Amino acid sequence: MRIAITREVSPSIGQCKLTHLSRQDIDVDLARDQHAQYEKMLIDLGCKVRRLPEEPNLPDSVFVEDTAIVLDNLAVITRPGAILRRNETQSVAEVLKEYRTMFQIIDPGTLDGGDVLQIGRTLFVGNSIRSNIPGIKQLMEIVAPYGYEVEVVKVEGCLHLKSAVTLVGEETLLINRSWVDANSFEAREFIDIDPSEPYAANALLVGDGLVYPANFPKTCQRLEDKGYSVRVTDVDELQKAEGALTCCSLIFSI
Ligand code: CIR
Repeated sequence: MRIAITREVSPSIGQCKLTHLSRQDIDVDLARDQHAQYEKMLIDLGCKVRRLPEEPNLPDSVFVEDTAIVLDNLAVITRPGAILRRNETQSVAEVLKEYRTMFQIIDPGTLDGGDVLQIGRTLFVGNSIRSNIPGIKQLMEIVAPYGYEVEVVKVEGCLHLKSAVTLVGEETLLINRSWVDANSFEAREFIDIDPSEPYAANALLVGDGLVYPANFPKTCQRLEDKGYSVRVTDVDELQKAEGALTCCSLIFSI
C-alpha cells in the first residue's frame, strides 16, 4: 500500500518564497481546488492520502516534499535551505515516525527534498542554492548503512534538481539540459522538454502512473509520442509559488 502525505494550501501562500519567478497574485481558493484535484489523482493511483492541516503562518508548507526524504526503511528529516521554511518539518516528522526509523539533517547542513532524485538505490542530490555540501554529506552518511549511494549533481538556473529532471519510467528521465548536465545520469534514456516550456521537467511518477501539469502541452506531446500515457492535472496556481507536482506530496510504500 502507498501513503501520500500532503498538506492543505496555506492561506498565506501569497507570501511564499520566490527565487526565479516574479510575484503574482495567488487565488487561494483556486490553489486549494487544484490541490484537491491533485490529491484525488493520487487516490485514483492507489495512494492513501494523509493530509496535514493548513499552517496559516507557513506560506510554503503545501510543498511537503522539501521536508523529508523517505526511503525503504528510514526517513530523513531535512533542514530546508530557506530559513523561513524550517518550521515545516516537525509536523511531517510526527507522521513519518509511524512508518520509518527517523534521522535528521543538522546545522550546518541544509537540504531540500526537491533536490533528491531517487533512481533505485542511488540518490542523485542537487547541490543547489538550497542544498549544501555539508547537508549532502550528512545524507550520504545516514543512508550508506542502508545500502544507498549518493551522487552529487550540480544544478544551475532553477530552484531544485527536480525542477530540472524527474523520472518518467524505470530508467527514463525527463530533462531540461540547460539546468542540469545529462552526463550526471550515465546510461539512462532521456526525453528533453520542449525548449519553450522550461519548467516542464517536473513530472510525478506513482507506480506506473505518470502525472503531468496541464500547461506544458508540447512536452506532454513528446511524452505521449514516446508511448507514455499521461494523467494531466492543472497546478498553475501552485506553480506561481514556484512549486510543481512532486513538491506537493511525500509518497512511500508501507
Ligand atoms: C520555495 O521557494 O521553497 C517554494 N516557494 C517552492 C518550493 C517548491 N518545492 C519543490 O520544488 N520541491
